[in-house]
Amino acid sequence: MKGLLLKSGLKSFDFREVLSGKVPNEMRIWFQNKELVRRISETAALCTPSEIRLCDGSIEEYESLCRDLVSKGVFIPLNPERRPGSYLCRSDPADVARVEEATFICSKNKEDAGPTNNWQDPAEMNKTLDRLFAGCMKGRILYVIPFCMGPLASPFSIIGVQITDSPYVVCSMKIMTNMGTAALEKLGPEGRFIPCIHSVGKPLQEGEKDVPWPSNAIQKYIVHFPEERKVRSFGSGYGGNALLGKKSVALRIASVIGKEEGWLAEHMLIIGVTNPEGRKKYIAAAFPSQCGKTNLALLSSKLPGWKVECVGDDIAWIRPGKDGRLHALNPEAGFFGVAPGTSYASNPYAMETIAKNTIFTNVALTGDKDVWWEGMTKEIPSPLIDWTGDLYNPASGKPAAQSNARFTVSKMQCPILDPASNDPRGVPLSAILFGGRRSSTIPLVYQSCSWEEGVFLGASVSSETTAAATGVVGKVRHDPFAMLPFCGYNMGDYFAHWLEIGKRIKNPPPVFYVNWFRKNAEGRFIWPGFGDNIRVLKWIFEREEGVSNYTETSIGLVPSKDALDLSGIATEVDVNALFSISSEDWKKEEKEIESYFALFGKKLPEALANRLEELKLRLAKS
Ligand code: TSX
Ligand code: MN
Repeated sequence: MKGLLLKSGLKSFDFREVLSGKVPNEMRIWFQNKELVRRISETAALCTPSEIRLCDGSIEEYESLCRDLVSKGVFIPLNPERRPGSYLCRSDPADVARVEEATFICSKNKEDAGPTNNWQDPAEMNKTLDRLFAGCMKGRILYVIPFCMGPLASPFSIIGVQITDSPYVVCSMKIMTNMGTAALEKLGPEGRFIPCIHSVGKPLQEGEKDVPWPSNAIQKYIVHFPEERKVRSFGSGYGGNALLGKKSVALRIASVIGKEEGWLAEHMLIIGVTNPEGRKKYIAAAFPSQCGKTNLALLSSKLPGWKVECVGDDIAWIRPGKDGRLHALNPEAGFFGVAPGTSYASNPYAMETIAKNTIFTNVALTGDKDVWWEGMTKEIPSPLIDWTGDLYNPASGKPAAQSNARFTVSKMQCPILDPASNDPRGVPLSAILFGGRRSSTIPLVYQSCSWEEGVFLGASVSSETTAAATGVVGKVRHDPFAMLPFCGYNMGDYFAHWLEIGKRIKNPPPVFYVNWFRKNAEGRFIWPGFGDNIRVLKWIFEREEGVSNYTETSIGLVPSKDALDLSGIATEVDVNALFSISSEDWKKEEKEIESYFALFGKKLPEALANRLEELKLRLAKS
């Protein structure tokens, strides 16, 4: 590491000299935590970067990185009149989404990763990764990113330090987390942090010209060490593979910490719903992908006097409070949302949020240097440059924006951000929702009769695939609690942990299941969805107060006739078709859940097996 340049702000130092004790005053904060210094030294020695840069998280630093990326042709600055402070970035076409087959949970025992995760022995995996990381940052800058998941003032926040060779990742982490010296101050000299080592896996040889989106075409590994509380990610620069605070730390590692400490790290949005009298209740909701989670998180209400505000759109940390209720905290500082399908019609508040200071990845570029994607407007702008940088030809049949194209934006720009979004204690939950995309069988909404039954609902979440995700349309996939790709330990133990949490609190919130996607015999959506979903939230709100009417069915409680507020609705709704419970369909459903539960073997909690048996009995009688 002789002569290795160390940069912080505008100042440069010799890393070895600083290590040997000559720490400049203004850099003390970076060298007070021995474990942090050890991680930086160790990673620099293994990855052999040409320079180390300590990221302070300042606006100046962010802007300077953006300028660098623009000068290198990586970021395209958008029209400052139409999209101020915003950039377009195009990934390698082979690096466009999370890679689940390359995502691992490396616990000491295979059983602790469970049947739904990829597992490898941690020692073996570390050896494999040591080989891959050796020299992998040659010709690149090693950035050190201290970050805090959760409000800086919260005792529940988790500190991580990501080391990466991708400046795109640094910019994204600035938006998505509380990043920089504030996180270091919170860490302090003795504090613990989650080390997250990331490389795009593309070293540069002497004189080699860089590509706009470096990644490794052959080797990709997103690896979690739950016992060591460590993450190592190699070969991808995209989304959850690379922005390690989000799925890796705030879900996979946090879920393991939560299991040990008695709380839940969930793949849930959090919203505040206020009724016309001004009473407010908070709701958390889990949906598999392609169900419009961000649309619900930013719902524009169609019922006069009813208002929705957004605490978070993706992750909720939920813990029992001294008041006997569950409290939910959003650990993220920004939204990393799917762009295609987002429009002023489907999600006006998302459109307002991304009006400025946004990084767009893999969207299309219009002639006047603004962004576009499928579903934004009816008309396709012309001329248009597609996400690969070519002139777009609508006759090609291909989309102009990649189906997993994203916007990265600070939640502080959200016009309906809930005032409690950064409350260090989180918000008290009045209801929990699960949902999926199902064209048949599942009614618009139903309520479980107990916490145990609610956990059963979460465990049996399933959704139909859409073309965007897999190319196969309409196949039902199980995705318990929408956590299938994000649970850092055995999913059977996870079910048990949910049951345990319910026992520990006096007033567990009621649990509901929703399905916006039921179709009629002609194959048309029965429910208008979007802003009209407030009608469902109203029934849920009033169920929690015990005032809205319900009918008991074999699967749970549904709104009784006329209990769902359809006043002023623009379209005629076939309520019978929306709430019909076909015993034929449900017998299939029951068999499907039973065979899925078998996957968990002895780890399936008895309470869930019992809830399934009860459902079978009730269906047999119906
Ligand atoms: O996000 C959706 N939500 C939740 C909104 C808060 N989508 C989009 C899903 C893709 C990610 C929906 N799509 C919803 C919904 O409630 N419902 C539907 C199905 C649907 C689509 C179009 C219409 C009605 C229902 N109507 C017309 O096109 C006019
Ligand atoms: Mn998500």
